[in-house]
Amino acid sequence: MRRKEKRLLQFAGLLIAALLFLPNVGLWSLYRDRVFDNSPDTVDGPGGIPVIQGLNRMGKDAQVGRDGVRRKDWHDYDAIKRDASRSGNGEQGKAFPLSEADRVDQAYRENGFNIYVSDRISLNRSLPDIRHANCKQKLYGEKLPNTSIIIPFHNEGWSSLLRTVHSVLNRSPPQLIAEVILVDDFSDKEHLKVALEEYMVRMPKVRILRTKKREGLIRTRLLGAAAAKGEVITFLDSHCEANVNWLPPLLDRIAQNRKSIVCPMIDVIDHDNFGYETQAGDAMRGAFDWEMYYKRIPIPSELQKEDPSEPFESPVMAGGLFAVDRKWFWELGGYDTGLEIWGGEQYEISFKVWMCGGRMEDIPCSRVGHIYRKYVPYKVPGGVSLARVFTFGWREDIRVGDPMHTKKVCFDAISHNSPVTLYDCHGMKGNQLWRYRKDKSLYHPVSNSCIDSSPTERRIFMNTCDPGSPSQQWLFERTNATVLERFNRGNN
Ligand code: UD2
Ligand code: MN
Repeated sequence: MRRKEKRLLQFAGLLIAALLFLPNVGLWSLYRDRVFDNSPDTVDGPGGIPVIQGLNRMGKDAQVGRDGVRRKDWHDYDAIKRDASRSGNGEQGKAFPLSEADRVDQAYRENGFNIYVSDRISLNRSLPDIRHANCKQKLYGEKLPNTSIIIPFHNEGWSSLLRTVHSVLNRSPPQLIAEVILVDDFSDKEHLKVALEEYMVRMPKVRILRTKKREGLIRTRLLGAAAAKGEVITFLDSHCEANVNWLPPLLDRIAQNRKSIVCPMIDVIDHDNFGYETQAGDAMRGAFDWEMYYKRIPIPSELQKEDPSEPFESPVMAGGLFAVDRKWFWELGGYDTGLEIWGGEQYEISFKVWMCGGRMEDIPCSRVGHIYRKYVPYKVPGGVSLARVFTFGWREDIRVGDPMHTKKVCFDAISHNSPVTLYDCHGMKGNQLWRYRKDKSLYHPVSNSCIDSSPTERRIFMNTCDPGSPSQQWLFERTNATVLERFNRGNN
C-alpha cells in the first residue's frame, strides 16, 4: 500500500515537471509561442534601444533595456483571439453590404454618415490589425502613466458614440484608463440624455459632463480636460474606433518625454459602408496651405525613418486625436478659449508645442479609425457666419467662400465701369488686386476706381471713387486699422 502511494506520488511529480519544462508540450511552450514567435535574436525597444532577448528577460514578457527601463509586451492576446473569431456585419472592419434602400439621404442627414449601417454593426466589432509588422514585437515601458479619455460630442449618433467608448474599453489595458469623460456640447437629441446615462451606469469608468450652452468643440474639450484626473489626457472624436494595442505606444512616448504630444495614425471608417481602411500612405506628415487647410504631405525620403514603424515628428496635428501630459497641456495654456465651434485649434496647440520646447509625433504603431463625414451635419450658431464671407488673401485679392470648401474664386474687374465679376483666383494681383481703404472704400488700383453697389438692381460694379457715397462703403469685420493704414501707405 505504502509503495503504491510512493509510486503514484513519483508519477505525479514527473508529470508536473513534464508539463512545466518539456519543450513542445509544457506550459513553457505556450509561453514561448506568445512571446518569442517571430522574434529575432535582438529586437529594438522603443527609441531603437536594443534589448537582448533571453539575457535580460524579467520573467513574464518583461525586459530591461540598456537604459535600465523595464519594458513589456502590452498586447492583450486573449482579446485579440476573441476578436479574430468574430463574424457578422462589419466584423474585421469589413464593408457592410449596402442595398439601395440603405443609401437614402435620410440615413446621412443627421450625422453626415450612414447611421442605418452603423446601427446594424456590433458596438464591439472587430477590426483588422493593419499595423506595420514590426509593431507586433514592440515592447513598451512596464510602468506607463494612466490617461483620461476625453470625448466631446454634439448630437452624435447612438451607435457611433457607443462604439467609440466600447472600442476604447475593449482595446486598452484597464489599468491605463483612469476614466472616460464624455462631454456633451448641448445636444438636443433624446438618446443622448437619460438613455445615455442609464447605459453608462454599467460602465463605472465612464463619466458624462454637459455644457450649459452650445460651446463648440474647443471649449467642450477644455471642460473635459479641466475635470480630468488622469496623468495624461487623450482626446478622441465621438465617432472613432480604437484599434489593437493603440494606447501603450502613445503613453510610452509621453513617459519618455512629457513634452511630447503624440497622435495615433488616423484610419478611415467609410461613411457609407463602415469599411475600415488606412489613409493613403503612412509616410505622410501634417501641413497646411495658405488658406490654412490642413493637409497631409509625403515625408521626403531623406527624412524617412529606416524602420517605418518608429515614431516620427510632425509639424502640425490633424486636431482630434492625440494624447498629452495633463500638466503640460495646462502649462501650454490649454486651448485659446476664444476659438469658436470648429477648426483652427490644431494649429494653435501645434505652434505652442513647438515654440515651448515640446515636440509632436505621429505614432505608426497606434491606430484609431475615424469616420470622415460626407458633410457637416450640425448647425453653427450665429447662422452661416462661416460661409460666404469674403476674405482678403495674402495675395491681396478678395476671395469668396466658406473657409472649409474654398471655391477659389476672386473679385475681378476689367475696367473703371465694368461689373465686378468672380473669376478663378490667379494670385497675380492685376485685375484682382484690391485695397481696403480707411474711408471704407474698396479701391482697384489698376483701373483707379472703386466698387459701387446698387441694392435695387442687386449688383456691384466699378465706378469713379466717391468717398462720400454710402453705396461705396464696405464693412469688414476684424480689421486692424493701424496695420491697414501703414500697409496701404507703403503700397500706394
Ligand atoms: C477635424 C478633427 C476634429 C477637430 C476638427 C476641427 C480629426 C480626425 N478630426 O474635423 O477633431 O479637430 O477637425 O479642427 O482630426 N463637436 C462638439 N461641438 C461642436 C462641434 C463638434 O462637441 O460644436 C465635437 C464632435 O461631436 C466631434 C468633435 O467635436 O466629437 C470634432 O468635430 P467633428 O467630428 O465635426 O470634426 P472633424 O472630424 O470634421
Ligand atoms: Mn470627427
